[in-house]
Amino acid sequence: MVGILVTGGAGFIGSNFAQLVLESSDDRVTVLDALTYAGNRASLAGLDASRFSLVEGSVCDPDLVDRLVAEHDVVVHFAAESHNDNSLRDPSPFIQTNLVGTYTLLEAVRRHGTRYHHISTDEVYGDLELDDPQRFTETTPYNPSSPYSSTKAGSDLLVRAWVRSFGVQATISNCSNNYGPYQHVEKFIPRQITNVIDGIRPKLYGAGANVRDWIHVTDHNRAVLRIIEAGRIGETYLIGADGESDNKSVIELILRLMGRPADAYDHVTDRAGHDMRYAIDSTKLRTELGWSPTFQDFESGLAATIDWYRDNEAWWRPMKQATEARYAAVGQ
Ligand code: NAD
Ligand code: TDX
Repeated sequence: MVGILVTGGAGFIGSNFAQLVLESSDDRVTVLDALTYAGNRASLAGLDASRFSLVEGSVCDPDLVDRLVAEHDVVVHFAAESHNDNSLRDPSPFIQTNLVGTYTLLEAVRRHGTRYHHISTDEVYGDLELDDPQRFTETTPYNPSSPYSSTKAGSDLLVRAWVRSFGVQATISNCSNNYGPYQHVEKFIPRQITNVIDGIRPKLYGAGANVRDWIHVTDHNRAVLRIIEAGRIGETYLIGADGESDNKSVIELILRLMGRPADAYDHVTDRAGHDMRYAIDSTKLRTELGWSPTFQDFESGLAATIDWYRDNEAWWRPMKQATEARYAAVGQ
């Protein structure tokens, strides 16, 4: 039995990861999570207590991080401030958690010789034009746009430096936009689904031509497990499922799947510095590690996600009002 320390495991992707590990192996999982506004104990309810525990604390706390790293075989680092819009309102927690938190973990895995996997984003590469035939690959130069993506880029570079300078046993993955259960209602897809449930019109930033490359959270996490199992130390792997779609089309699809007219949404103030398009070429992951996505059809994955939010109102209801108030304050 392997012991896995999952930072940020009370958040969207990390909680799905903890569930997947416990379902698909006999490994032991400890979640380290600061339970910020984005962390939720309810996302970890019902997990097998003989192999799972939650420690409330920060990845910026060196003593706690050192103790936990010493007790585990593998660290998977999901913890982050993750929302671009929040990073435009107040970058400070992004600097702390994304940069100082990653540094703190790297120093601990360096001391203990622990295997480390770093979770990152395609946003480190900046954005593409709508008609650019290229997609991001592992060799695309870094060119982040927002306070969020620049701190993620910085954290990736720290990992690369700790591999080269200190021989840390690390891999990095950069994934495209995730969707699925347990995603905070501040994010695009759950925000619109829960708006429709509440009789609020969905909110599209600007003209909505911006393209995101959607992947189901389970496919992201299956790729992470495969990289931990067989990835080469020091390497970066891009994770994506060929799911490009523009925001306007996603809102129209949500409205159609929820039985509303396709034009029943509002255009609101655009995001400052809004990246136009992300697109991932995941050839390396597919050919080297034999991964492929199981959710091939975005429409059916989205329909299942809509059902999940309909069936789990008790999970998202407590965060909905405060989230919409934050958006309303900036005209979004
Ligand atoms: P999330 O905001 O849902 O969850 C983040 C979690 O980290 C929360 O539980 C929060 O409480 C915790 N956290 C924040 N600060 C902490 C700290 N100082 N110490 C310990 N825990 C802390 O985010 P998510 O969408 O699940 O993203 C997880 C990771 O995946 C992030 O690193 C993000 O950059 C990356 N990523 C996300 C996406 C996406 O589409 N959501 C895509 C690619 C990569
Ligand atoms: O109400 C909205 N209306 C809207 O049009 C919201 C919340 C968003 N949008 C747009 C902005 C983006 O073009 O939808 C797109 C997706 O927005 P987000 O869900 O905020 O995601 P994004 O900014 O693309 O970043 C996400 O994917 C990469 C995650 O939040 C990051 O953590 C990850 O790194």
